[in-house]
Amino acid sequence: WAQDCQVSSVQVMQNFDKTRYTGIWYAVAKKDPEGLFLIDNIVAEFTIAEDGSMTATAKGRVIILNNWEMCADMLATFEVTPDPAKFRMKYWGAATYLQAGNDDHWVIDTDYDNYAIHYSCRLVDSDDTCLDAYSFIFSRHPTGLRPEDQRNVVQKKTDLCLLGKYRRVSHTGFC
Ligand code: ODT
Repeated sequence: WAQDCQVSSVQVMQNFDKTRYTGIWYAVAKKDPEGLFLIDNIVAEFTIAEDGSMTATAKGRVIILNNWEMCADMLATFEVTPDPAKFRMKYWGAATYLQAGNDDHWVIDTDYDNYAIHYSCRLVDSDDTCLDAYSFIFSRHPTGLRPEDQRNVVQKKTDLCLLGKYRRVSHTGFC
C-alpha cells in the first residue's frame, strides 16, 4: 500500500465523541502552517455549549508586529459536517490585532484520556495533496505523551505525510 498523501483520503477518528473530548489539552508538538502564529505554551480547552455545539478557547505565546511577544487569548466555534470528526473552526482573538479565520479542524485520532491528533489543511492542491497544513499533537498531560501512545502518534503522523515536520511545543508558564 503506497501513501497517496491525498487530503480526501485522510482517515479521521471513527465515531468521534465530542463530549469525551471536552476539557484541557496541552499542545506537545506542532507542525506549523505558512505564517506561524501560536509558538509555544499552547493550551486549548474544549466545551460543549448548551445547544450541544462545540466551542474552545486557546492560549499561546505569539509574536505580533514583528517583535511584540504576548500571550494570545483565542476563541473558536465549531460548525459540524456530515463526518462527526470533521469540523469547520471559526476563530478569532480576544484582541482585534490577533489572527482570525476559518479553518478545517479534523480530529485524526484520540483516546480522549491521554492524547489527540488534530489536522487542518488550509490549501488543497489540484492533485488533492495539501499545500499548507498545520497539525497539533495534544496531551492531557503537560509533561508530554505517555511512552505507550508514542508509537500510535508516529503512525498517524506518517499517515498524514507529516512525519519529521513537527517541532516540540514547550510549556514554560509564559501563558
Ligand atoms: O498557530 C498557527 O500557526 C495556526 C493555528 C491558528 C488557529 C488558532 C486558533 C485557536 C482558536 C481557539 C481554539 C481552540 C482549539 C484549538 C485546537 C486546535 C488547533 C487550532
